[in-house]
Amino acid sequence: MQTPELTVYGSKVSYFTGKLEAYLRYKEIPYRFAPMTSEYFNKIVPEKTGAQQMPAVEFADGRWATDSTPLIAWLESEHTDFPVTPKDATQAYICQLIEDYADEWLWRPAMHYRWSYFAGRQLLGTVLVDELFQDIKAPAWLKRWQIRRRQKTHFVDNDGVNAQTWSHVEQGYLRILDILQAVFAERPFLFGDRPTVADFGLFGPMFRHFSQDPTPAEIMRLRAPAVFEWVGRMWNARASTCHGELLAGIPQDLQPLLREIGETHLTNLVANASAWSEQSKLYAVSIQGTQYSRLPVSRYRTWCLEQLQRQFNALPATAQDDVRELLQQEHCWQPLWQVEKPDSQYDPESQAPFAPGLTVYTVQGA
Ligand SMILES: N[C@@H](CCC(=O)N[C@@H](CS)C(=O)NCC(=O)O)C(=O)O
Repeated sequence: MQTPELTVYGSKVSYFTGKLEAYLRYKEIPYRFAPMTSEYFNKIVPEKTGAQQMPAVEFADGRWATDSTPLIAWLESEHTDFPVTPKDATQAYICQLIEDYADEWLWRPAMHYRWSYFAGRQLLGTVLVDELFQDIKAPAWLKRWQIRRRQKTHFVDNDGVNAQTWSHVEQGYLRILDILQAVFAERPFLFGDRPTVADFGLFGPMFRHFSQDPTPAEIMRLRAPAVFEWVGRMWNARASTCHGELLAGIPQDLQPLLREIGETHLTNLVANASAWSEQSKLYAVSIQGTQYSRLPVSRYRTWCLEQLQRQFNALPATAQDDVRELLQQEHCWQPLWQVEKPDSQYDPESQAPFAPGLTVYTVQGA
């Protein structure tokens, strides 16, 4: 076995840890997994990366990094065999857009299904405490109660899930299942015979949350068995044996996904970035006719919109024309540019994933 060049600190049930691990496994980059115990989560990782979040990565040369999106982008520049970013610039851009939607928009339904339902809350409270918080000296029942309360308060109640939005949050999960079921009934991965960065993005919520937490997993098994199968295929995929061709262009069956991204994720990024520019702490937004209120403004997500604009501007002119036409058709173009200059002021020197990290929301104390 090769010596690991990096250690991934995270959790066996974490969205973004699972995303990064699937990528490392596919690329056959040796790594060591280490549970992010409370000492790491509360002290070492914030000191080393500037952000209290997982995964955090420690390289053999002593450097630390965080944030799965720039981490994967950086690893791609170091490990150039079997790239997960398509060569075709139009496909590459659409992949980035899908990854961003998967990272940021599917976060709410993933947390909702995990912490709003009794079965998920009970199970995950136990799993997380047993995995990560053995080093806190307190009775296990108390630690479980605390983590359940923290997660539900911060990531469900304070993230706009309530009686008015509950059904819309769940409909978003059902819609993405239906879209992906149709795609994976036809081919193994989103763009063809090998995974791209869009697959790794969607794998985050689909693996550790939707396919494993009791309530959404039952829905997935019954409603979208091809998605369930894709989750296993992704975890098992290795670049040396799984490097087939991609289809040309943007497959037609991904267009409903783009439309969904325009109506949900991009609309939300616009409202968030506008509120950020007004220095508000909370904002409200109507998504597909459902009103969300008192959502926490995220500087990180202002940066996400900024990145999507930057990435578009960096495309070659012909790809810009193709992407523009596609995004216009699927109602993504207008929201992409509605905030002309999202000004997060995060990472101006493009140092990420080695820049001081930025959590999506700032939440203290596990
Ligand atoms: N943008 C980051 C997000 C990482 C993230 O939010 N991770 C979650 C767990 S999956 C976390 O650590 N949240 C902080 C908390 O629970 O306080 C990434 O892509 O890695």
